[in-house]
Amino acid sequence: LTLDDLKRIAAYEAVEFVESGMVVGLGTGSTAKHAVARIAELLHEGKLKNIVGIPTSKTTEAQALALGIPLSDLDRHPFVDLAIDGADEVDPQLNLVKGRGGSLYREKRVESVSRRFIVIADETKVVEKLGESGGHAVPVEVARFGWNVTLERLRTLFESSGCVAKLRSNGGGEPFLTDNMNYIVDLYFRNGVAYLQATSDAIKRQIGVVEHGLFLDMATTVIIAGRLGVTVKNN
Ligand code: DER
Repeated sequence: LTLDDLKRIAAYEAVEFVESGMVVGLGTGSTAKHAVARIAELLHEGKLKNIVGIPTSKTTEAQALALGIPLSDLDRHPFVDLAIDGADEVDPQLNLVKGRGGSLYREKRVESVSRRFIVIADETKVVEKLGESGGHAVPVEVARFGWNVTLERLRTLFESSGCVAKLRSNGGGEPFLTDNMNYIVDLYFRNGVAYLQATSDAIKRQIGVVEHGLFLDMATTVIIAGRLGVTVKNN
């Protein structure tokens, strides 16, 4: 079983919860793309009907359009029945780090208004403590205007906990731009994120912060596919 097989297995398991007539939040990333493909497949087989998809990124919107999934947006559908999305890290309390793909703002907007939010992941995403995996950061979407001031405030706020704040750049060395034309500051908490709620509140309070990648107490179900099988955890 390859890692991509595990992603697909978790995704297909989650799509079993999609019922005809639902408004479905379509996640972003290499795991969620399998869920989007599976929903399209079931629609074309007639096993699912009258689905409206709310994409969480331009990438997912393009994939869903190409596959013929009817799409809408949060303005027309302010409540979502079920959202399915991946995660970068999942802790034992089903708290998540998301946004390493840069889609955290739209994902959090859609998933925070979803009645059910099913997270799909392969076993490599399971951690004891968020942010501890060293190489991974907590992404923070920041407004471009004054971004350096916002970065410095975040750096000062967390430097005592050994955190390093870096502006994310794209392949060409330019600042990475999100779908919303904002920048991303990555917070590398080398010793893991302590006091999750307090950290989340402190980040949100900083002027210029648009959103961050700590998704606390949001997932209602987490489906983890591992080489030894699939585990489903409910909140
Ligand atoms: O960037 C994101 O928020 C993605 O959903 C990420 O959390 C999971 O992406 P992956 O399924 O490609 O690992």
